[in-house]
Amino acid sequence: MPVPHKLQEFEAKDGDFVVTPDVQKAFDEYGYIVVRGLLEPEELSVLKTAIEKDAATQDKSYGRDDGAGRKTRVSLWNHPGDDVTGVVARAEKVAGTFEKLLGGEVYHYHSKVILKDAFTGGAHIWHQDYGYWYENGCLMPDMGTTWIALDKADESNGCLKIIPGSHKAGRVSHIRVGDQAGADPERVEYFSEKLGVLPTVLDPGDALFFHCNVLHRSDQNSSPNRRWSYLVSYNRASNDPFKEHHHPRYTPMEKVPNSMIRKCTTDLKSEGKWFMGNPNDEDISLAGLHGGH
Ligand SMILES: O=C(O)CCC(=O)C(=O)O
Repeated sequence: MPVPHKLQEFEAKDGDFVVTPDVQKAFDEYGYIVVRGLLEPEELSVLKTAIEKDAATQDKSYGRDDGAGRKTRVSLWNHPGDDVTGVVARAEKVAGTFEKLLGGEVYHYHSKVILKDAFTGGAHIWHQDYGYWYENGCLMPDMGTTWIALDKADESNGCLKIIPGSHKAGRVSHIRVGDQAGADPERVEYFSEKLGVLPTVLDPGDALFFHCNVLHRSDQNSSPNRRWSYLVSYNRASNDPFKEHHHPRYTPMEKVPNSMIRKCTTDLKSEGKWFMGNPNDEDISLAGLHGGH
């Protein structure tokens, strides 16, 4: 029987989020926190409109095959830039929160938009992000991701599921499972029995901050409701990867006040962001096993 788990959820207040000792304790103990209302409605509206407009006009996404007949569209870039996606990625309540949770300066490792469309969106098998990032020359698991809901995400449309506390296991072996590389399924089975599986049900503007060793997955979206999300991954400055790879080595990141988010326009810019092509293409062999990580 899994240990009963109480969702570790906190609230943003007055457009900001403060990492209190209780927040830190939750993150250290379970490897994640949920922050309700991280983005205020006006901030979310700028971000979501910009992403929708961009997807409709200059879509840079590629389909990530889930090996079970479905695809999720992913658009991924390496440098934050200064449009609304970059400002959100560098905002105090996003980047600054991760600095506190990880205990030191962080830099932008990459951002991505995951477009899990109604009726067609693909699944993502159990994995740890560090299962891939280890291969990139990152020596320490001092890394994490902020997963921001653009649409409501729940079990019906393939919300993220995590195994709380699994980060304490350290890095689990990743092997090919079908068309994806994922965490050893036998271990995952034992972890889910022991620790339980938590669907992270989020409203638009809510965010999940999770450690790179937390086991997570998401199911296909067979519902009529789209599930789009914006993810920003960070690495500690002290964890500069020892080799060049398809994501940046330490690159100082200028944080910005939260108040800048609502001042952004809904135009996205691509200059300097280093968009990644389809990792399944032969010519992007470095990223081949990473499936958009
Ligand atoms: O948002 C999702 O559906 C899965 C994303 C994910 O697991 C990842 O990109 O590491």
